[in-house]
Amino acid sequence: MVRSNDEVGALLQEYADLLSITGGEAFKVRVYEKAARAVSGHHQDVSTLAASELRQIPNVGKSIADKIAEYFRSGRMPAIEELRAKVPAGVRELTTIPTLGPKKALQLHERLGVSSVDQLQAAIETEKLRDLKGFGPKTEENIRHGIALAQQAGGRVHLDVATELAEEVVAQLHQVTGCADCTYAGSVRRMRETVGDIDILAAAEDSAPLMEKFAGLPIVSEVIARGGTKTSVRTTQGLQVDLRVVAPTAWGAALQYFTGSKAHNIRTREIAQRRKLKLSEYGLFHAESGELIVSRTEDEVYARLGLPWIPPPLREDRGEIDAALAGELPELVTEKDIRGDLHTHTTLTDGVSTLDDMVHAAARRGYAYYAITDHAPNLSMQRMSDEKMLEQREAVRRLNKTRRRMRVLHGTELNIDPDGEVDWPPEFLAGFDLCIASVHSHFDQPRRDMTRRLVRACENPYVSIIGHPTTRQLGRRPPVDADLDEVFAACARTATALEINAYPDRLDLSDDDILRARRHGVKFAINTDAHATVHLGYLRYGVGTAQRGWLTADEVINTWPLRRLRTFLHKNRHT
Ligand code: DGT
Ligand code: CA
Ligand code: CA
Ligand code: ZN
Repeated sequence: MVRSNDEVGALLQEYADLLSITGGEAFKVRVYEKAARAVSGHHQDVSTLAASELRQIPNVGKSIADKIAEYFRSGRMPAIEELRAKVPAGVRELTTIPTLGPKKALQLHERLGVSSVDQLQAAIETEKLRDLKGFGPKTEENIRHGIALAQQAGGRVHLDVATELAEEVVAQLHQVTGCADCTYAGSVRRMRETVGDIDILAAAEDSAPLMEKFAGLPIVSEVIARGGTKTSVRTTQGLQVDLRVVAPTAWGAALQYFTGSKAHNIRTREIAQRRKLKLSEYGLFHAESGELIVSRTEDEVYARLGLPWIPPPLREDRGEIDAALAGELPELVTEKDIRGDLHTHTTLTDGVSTLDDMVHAAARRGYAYYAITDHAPNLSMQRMSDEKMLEQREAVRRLNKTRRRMRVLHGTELNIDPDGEVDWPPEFLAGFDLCIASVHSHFDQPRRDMTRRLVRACENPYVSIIGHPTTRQLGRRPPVDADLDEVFAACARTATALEINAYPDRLDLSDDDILRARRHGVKFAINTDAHATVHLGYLRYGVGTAQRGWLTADEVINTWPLRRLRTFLHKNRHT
């Protein structure tokens, strides 16, 4: 993703929120929201575009293009500053609660004088919301829930944000003379879904030039602590980044230690102790004599513990040590194994890139096949119709005539209704190469109903993949309540694959759920759910999550050759 695009996208979204708080017209709010999404998803770096070029971006008109150009000229967006000045800072803080919209936030501020999340929590506890018009018990419960979600997120950022930042820091430090090696460790290397802080490791004889460069990076807003072995900074986004510099001879031991997890490290240290050795970030030593045995590479460190090298996504003390000792580590699926993306959108529904652009971008990734799966009619805001879908199918057919190397599949993302039914009758569904079915409404159904709903969707002969199965959105929406073991068993029984949605806000299924599902013998599909060409690159986060769930390539249907994939997609249709 392009950082300046995200930056402007966030500003436009904030502008939309501020407009909404200050009573701006609803249509104007929507215009800015759409523009925010279009800019974030745009494939060119918007900071390099002139106002006239900015207007070529869908949903960006003259006034917004001018605001963006102004922002890159002067570093300011005066229209936003004007609105910010009209809204008390406390109200803006309240809108960080995912379930609290701008209007309600303003009401809470005006009527109860609440201007922070803590004050709001206190107001709920002393039952002050109960007397407010428009704030029923349901709203109160939603707000309570939103506060809990925000606190759980606790300043952690999504994996994509952390990874992109970590890669940028590593690239910068590599340029420093005397830098023998540099990489990121910690939860980013293990590809956890959220990251508390970023841990960078570098090897050099002299740490000073690296520390100097690090503390002076443009992303740094504050140096928290600076020393010869470790420097910690806070970025302009508020994220902490630690740099540790070690001697090149200690590289492997330090990398092993700072990659973690802590739980994994405790297990490796125990193994060392049993062998009368001592393992630390400086190396593997004889416990008694203190003599250094190995420290240069991770491989050597693991080998002297009697273990093969363990891929970082497995290092969570979830059985990887025993599996390694037994020689039974899984051969994990990699990004290279993926032959195509099976869940993507276009401008026909809520995507911001056209069919042609999406297909072109997919082909550039070297895919053997690629599915377009726009939304079905029951998601009424997308205004889908039979005609539009059939027209798109024709366009796909034409594309397949000109493209020899990549096969474009025509699919759809169906909506699973509260009873487990989906859009369109069987005759119409039969025309698709692929049907994904997802829950997009009624997230709060009781557990029994939600379980039955998902199981029924699996039993539909035309449904081959369940999209974002728990519907969670990290820090925003909890997973639905369902008996997942029953759903997973139904998937295995009906040969319905479970999606690992790679969109970094979702990562759904999660690593834990994948581990559970694979015990039922389920197959998976790692998809991006891309709404823009730039989202196709999110695949890596889905693959990382799959690796954390111990998946091999054979368990993932979109690593298969097209012929085998097609057989899987259609096997239920004629029985
Ligand atoms: P995070 O930052 O919360 O997303 O998670 P991590 O895993 O990056 O944790 P962090 O940044 O506190 O520490 C980085 C790594 O350093 C961690 O994965 C393992 C290692 N580490 C830190 N503290 C300890 C410790 O007290 N004992 C051991 N054995 N390892 C530690
Ligand atoms: Ca960390
Ligand atoms: Ca750290
Ligand atoms: Zn969806």
